[in-house]
This record gives sequence, C-alpha cells and structure tokens, in this order.
Amino acid sequence: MSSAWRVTTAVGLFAVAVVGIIFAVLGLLSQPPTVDFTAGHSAGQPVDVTLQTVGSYGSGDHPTWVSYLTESPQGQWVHTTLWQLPAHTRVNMTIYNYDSGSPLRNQQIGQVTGTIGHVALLNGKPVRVINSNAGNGVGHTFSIPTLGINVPLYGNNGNANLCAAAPCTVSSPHQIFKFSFTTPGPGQYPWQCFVPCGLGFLFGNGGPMQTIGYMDGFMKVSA
Ligand SMILES: [Cu+2]
Repeated sequence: MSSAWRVTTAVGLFAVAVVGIIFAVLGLLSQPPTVDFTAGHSAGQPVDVTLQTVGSYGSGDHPTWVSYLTESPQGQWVHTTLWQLPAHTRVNMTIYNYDSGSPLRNQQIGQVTGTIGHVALLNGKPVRVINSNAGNGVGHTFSIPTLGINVPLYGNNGNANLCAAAPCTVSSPHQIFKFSFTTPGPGQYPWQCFVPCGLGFLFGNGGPMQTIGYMDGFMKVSA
C-alpha cells in the first residue's frame, strides 16, 4: 500500500467518524419539547396530565413506531414525553390507550402500584391488577420506577379498526385510565413503558422503547 493511499484511507475514515459523531450529537440534542404544567399553577392545587398511547404514530421520522403523546394545558396534542411539573403536587393522570394488547411476559407489571390508593380506574372501574392472559391483554405500562409507580394499560381488541395515526380521537376504540400520584421534590424522574412493544426490534426492546418522545420520558419536577 502506497503511503499516499494510506493517508487517503486515514483521512477518509476520519471524515466518516466525524460525520458519525456530528449525527450522534445532533440526535442527542434534538429532544422533543417539554410540556409545562407549572405555568400559572397555584400551590396546593392538583395538576391534570392527559396522555394517549397509539399503536403507530403514523407520520414523521418513525411512522410505524408505537408512541405516547401528551396533551398541553392548552388542549393541543404534543408528540412528547417530557413534562415540567410542580413539586409535592397531586397529579391526576388520564391515559387514553388506542393500542391493542397481548399477554405479558412478566405478570408482575400487570399490577397497579405506587398510585394514590394503589388503584387505577379502567373506564371508571377500579382495578388493582390486570390479568393479561384474559381479554385483550396489556398493551403498555405507564411506569415511574423511582417512585414505584406502575399502571398496566389494558389493550383494545386487535381485530377492531384501531387508530393508526396520531393524534387519535375518541371516535376510535380506546380504554381510559385514571389514577393519581404525588410528585416528589425537585429532580428529573424517568418514566417509561415496560412492555417490550418495539415491534421489529430485538425482543421488542429497541426503537421506540429506547427513544424519548415514544416509550420513554422524563418528569422534570421543579420547586
Ligand atoms: Cu409500550
């Protein structure tokens, strides 16, 4: 190999590495927006947070990926899983699940834990555990591991005409979950789904399962 060719190869490989690093950094920096639930909040008042889960986002970079969405206080659906919340405040969660479900590999995440009263309302009925081997199974969980919070989201019938493009509306089949918890002190608390719902990825744990704005998010709690 001539030295000129060696230099050319080295420069070429270096250029490829630099481009790769630039893309990686841009990817890390381009986070979805944070929905602010602290603006205008008066101490002691509860905060309402409404989410939806869809089987496929339907557009953008990853139209086939499962995703969560967050409704802003102004009533707009935002493709994000990042929220700013006040500390030591009751959060009343509502989650509309538009996705189907399946039996869980780990029955433990079929339990409702960490919510006020250790309970969630599924379409108005209190539930403490969902047997995913019955009915439509469980599609996703809403979990904040550091707070011990886990809510399994019962799925819709997979043979129904399910919503395939976000934001979904209540005209599509859905299950409604309501539960509450209290935010801790200031800090960043990761939340995620624990059902390996990343279809097409190794064991279902890649893609949307590892991407903020889809099946992972952060609750940013401020004083
Ligand atoms: Cu999921």
